[in-house]
Amino acid sequence: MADPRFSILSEDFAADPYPHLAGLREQSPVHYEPAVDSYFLSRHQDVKRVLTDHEAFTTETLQVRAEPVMRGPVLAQMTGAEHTAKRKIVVRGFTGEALRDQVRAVEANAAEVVAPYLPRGRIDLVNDFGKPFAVRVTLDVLGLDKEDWRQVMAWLGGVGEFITSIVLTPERRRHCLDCAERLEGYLAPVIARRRRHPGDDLISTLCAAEFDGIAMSDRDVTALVFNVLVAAIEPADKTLGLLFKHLIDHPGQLAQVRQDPALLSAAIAETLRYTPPVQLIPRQAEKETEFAGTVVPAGATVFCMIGAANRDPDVFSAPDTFDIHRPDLGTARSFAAAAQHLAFGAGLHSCVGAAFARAEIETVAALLLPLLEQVRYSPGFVYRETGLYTRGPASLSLDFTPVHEGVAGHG
Ligand code: 2IO
Repeated sequence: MADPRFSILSEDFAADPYPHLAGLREQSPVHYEPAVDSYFLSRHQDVKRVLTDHEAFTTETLQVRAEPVMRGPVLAQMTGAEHTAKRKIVVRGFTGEALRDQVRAVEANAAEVVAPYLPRGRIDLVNDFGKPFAVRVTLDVLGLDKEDWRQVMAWLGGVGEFITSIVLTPERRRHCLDCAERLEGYLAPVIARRRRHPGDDLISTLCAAEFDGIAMSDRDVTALVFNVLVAAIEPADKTLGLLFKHLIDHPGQLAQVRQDPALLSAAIAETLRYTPPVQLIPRQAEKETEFAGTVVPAGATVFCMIGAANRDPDVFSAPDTFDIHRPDLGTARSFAAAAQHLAFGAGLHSCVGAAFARAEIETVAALLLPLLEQVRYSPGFVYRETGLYTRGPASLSLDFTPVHEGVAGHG
C-alpha cells in the first residue's frame, strides 16, 4: 500500500481484493481513484457513518448509476414520506405470511433444480444450481412465468452489468440499455394484466398500492419490479456458493452445521461478513466532509467498501478468520439493520430483502446439505472469484456421493 500506484481498479485487486484491504484501511482509508473520480472508504466507522448520515450522503448517484436501466426510481433513491410508504409495501411483500409462501417456492424450486444432478454426483453449485434457482424463485414470487427464466436471466445480466460496472464502454452501455428495454417490454403486458386481474403475487400488490391516495404509475411499478429482480437474483448464487466454499474449506465447521442445522444462520451471517456478495455501495457527498484527515469535496462519489469494513479489526477480532462461532458476530441481529457486519448496508436504505435472503439461503442450504454427502471440490477444480461491485465464485464444481431416486422431496 506504500505503493502510490496501487489501484482498486488493478487486475491484482480484481483477482483477490482481500490481501489488500488491511493496507487500504491503515494507509489509505479514503482512497481516491482518479480514473473514476471517486473515493473508496474502507474503515468500518467511516462506512457506517456514510450509510447512516443521510443528510450528508445521498443516493442521488443512482440517477446515473441505476435509473437508466431500472426504467424508473428504485427504493434506494427515494426519500422522506414516499420512501417510508413504498418501503413498507415492499417489506410487507417479503415478510410474515408472504415469506411463508416464498419459503415453499424456495423448497420446490431447489428440489426441482438439483434433482437431475443427484445421480451424477457432480454439480456446479453456481451455474448449474444457484443461478437458475435464484431466477426461478424470484419469478415465482413475482407471479411471472418461470419457464422464461433463461431469457429473464440474460436480460438481467445486462441490467446488473450496468449497475455494477466501474467503467463501461459505449458498446457495453448500449447492450445493457437494450437488455433493460427488452425486459421492460416483457413486463409491460404482465403489469397491465395484473391491474385488471390482481392475484396474490407481489406485482399485483404493487399495482394496488397507493401513496398519498395516488396509485403507483406503471413506471413506478416497473422500476420496483426491476429492483426486486436485480436485488433478489444478483447476490443469491454468490452467497450460496461462498457459504459452501467456506464450509468445505473448514471441515470442522461443516460437520458442526451438518449435525446441528440451527447453526446455519450463524454460518450464513459469517459468510456475509467474511465475503459480502455486494462489495461496494455508492453515495454522493452533499457537502465537503472530512474522514481521518482527508477531505472529500461536495458532490463527490463515495464508494463504501463493504468487504473492507467487514474485516476491520476495530470491530471484529481476527477478522480474516472464518468462524461461525465468533462472539462479535451477533447472529441474532445479523439479518437486520442493526447488524455489526455491513453486508446489508445500514441506515434507512438497509436491505429490505434481508429476512427473505436469510430464509432463502437457510432453506436451500438445509435442503442441499443432506443430499450432498461427502461434498468436496471436483478433481482439478480451480477456484476463482469475479466482480468488484458484486463478487462471488465464477463457478463451484462439487463432487458428492451420488443419490439414486426417491429423494429431494419429490417422486
Ligand atoms: C438495485 C446491487 C445487486 C438494491 C440497486 C440499484 C439498488 C440496491 C444494492 C443491492 C444489490 C444490487 N443496491 N440492492 O446494493 O436494491
